Amino acid sequence: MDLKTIYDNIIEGAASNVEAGVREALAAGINADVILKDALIAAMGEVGARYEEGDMFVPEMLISARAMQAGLTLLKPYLVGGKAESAGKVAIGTVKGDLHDIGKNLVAMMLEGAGFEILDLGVDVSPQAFVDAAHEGVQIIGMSALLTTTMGNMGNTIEALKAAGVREKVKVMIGGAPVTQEFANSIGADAFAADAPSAARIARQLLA
Ligand code: B1M
Repeated sequence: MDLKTIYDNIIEGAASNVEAGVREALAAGINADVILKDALIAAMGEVGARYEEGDMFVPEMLISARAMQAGLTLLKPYLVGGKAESAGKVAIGTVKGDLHDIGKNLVAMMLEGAGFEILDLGVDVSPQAFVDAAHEGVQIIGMSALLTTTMGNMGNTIEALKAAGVREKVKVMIGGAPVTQEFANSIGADAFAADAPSAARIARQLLA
C-alpha cells in the first residue's frame, strides 16, 4: 500500500486499512517521518480543508482523526527511538474546553524521543491541573490549543501558575494551529513552537 492509499484511507476514516498501510509502508522501508508527514499529517490537513468547505462534518472528522491516531500509534516506536538519559520532565495537555489531542500527542511523542519524561494530562485540562503538575516538580508546562475560543485558557493557566506561586519554577511552552509567537509573548509564555520537531528542540533550549 502506498502513501496515497494511507492518505485516502484516513480521509475515508478506515482505521484498519490505515494500520495495514502503515505496517506495509514500514515493512517496505519507508521512513516513519515520511509516512507521518506525507500521509498522516497531510491527510488531516485535507480533512480540515474539506470541513472548512462544508464537504465534511464533525462526525466524519472524528472518524478520520481516529484513523490517523491508529496509524500514529504504530509509528510511535519508530519516531521515539531509543531511551536516553532524562532531559527533564514535561507536563503536557490540551487546555480547558478543547478536546483536540492529535497535535498534543505528536508533540509528547517527539519530546519523549528527545529524552524527556512526559506527564500527559490529556485534554480539557484545567488551569488547576497544570498548577498541580508544577507542584509535582515538572520543569516544563506544555499547553496545546486548537480553537481560537480556548487559546485564552493558556493565559488563564499562566495567571493561575503565578497565583499559586509556581510560575518561576517552570518554563511554559505553547503551541497549536491558531497560536503564534506574538500570542505567546502577549500572555507571557516562555516559548512558542510551531510543530512537534521544533517543540522538542525548543524544550531542550529552555532547560539548557
Ligand atoms: Co476540530 N477544529 N473542532 N475537531 N479540527 C479545527 C481545529 C478547525 C480549524 C477546523 C476548521 O474549521 N477548519 C476548527 C477551529 C476553528 C477556530 O477555532 N478558529 C475546529 C472546530 C471549529 C471544531 C469544533 C468546534 C467543531 C464543532 O463541534 N462544531 C469541535 C470542538 C471540540 C472541542 O475541542 N471542544 C471540533 C472537534 C473536532 C474533532 C473531535 C472532530 C476532531 C479532534 C479529534 C482529536 O483531536 N482527537 C477535530 C479535528 C481532527 C480537527 C482538524 C481537522 C485537525 C486537527 C489536527 O489534528 N491536526 C482541525 C483543522 C486543521 O487543523 N486543519 C480542526 C493535525 C495535528 C498534527 O496538527 O493539532 O495543529 P495540530 O498540531 C501541530 C502544531 O499545531 C503543533 O505541533 C503539532 C504537530 O506538528 N502543536 C504544538 C500543537 N500543540 C502544540 C503544543 C506545543 C508545541 C506545538 O507545545 C506544548
